[in-house]
Amino acid sequence: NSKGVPYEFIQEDLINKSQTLIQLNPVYHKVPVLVVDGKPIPESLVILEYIDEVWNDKDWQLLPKDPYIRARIRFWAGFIYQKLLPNCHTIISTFGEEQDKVAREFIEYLNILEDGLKKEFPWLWRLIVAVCPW
Ligand SMILES: N[C@@H](CCC(=O)N[C@@H](CS)C(=O)NCC(=O)O)C(=O)O
Repeated sequence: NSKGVPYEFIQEDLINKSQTLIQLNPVYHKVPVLVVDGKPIPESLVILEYIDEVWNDKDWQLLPKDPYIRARIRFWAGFIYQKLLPNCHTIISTFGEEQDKVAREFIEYLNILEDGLKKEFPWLWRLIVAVCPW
């Protein structure tokens, strides 16, 4: 809640999904869904951009003004979503050889991300290293 906007958090049981979730996100049936004035907005990255656009009078903008930098940030956010996150889910739900294979792929993607961020957003990389010292 870095923008200081008040909100109510509603926990969802993902094993027994509620009818409310299915109605709010009829395409994917997944969380998160942001509901504003009764209108649902699913998908994390879409939600983040919506929040950034609507509450844009605050000092804390998630995306910078420069369209090229915005495009590059969207690129790396997409990389994390399309490459890293699916592997995280597979690593925790598989064993043995399959898990090793996905773990190796995961490390490869992490290296790509590290190289990309160090080159394009060195300040962001230093921040990540400072807050995630593993
Ligand atoms: N692309 C979606 C992915 C959301 C997602 O995977 N949500 C998980 C929880 S972290 C979920 O709802 N899982 C339930 C399911 O897959 O049935 C997003 O970025 O919001």
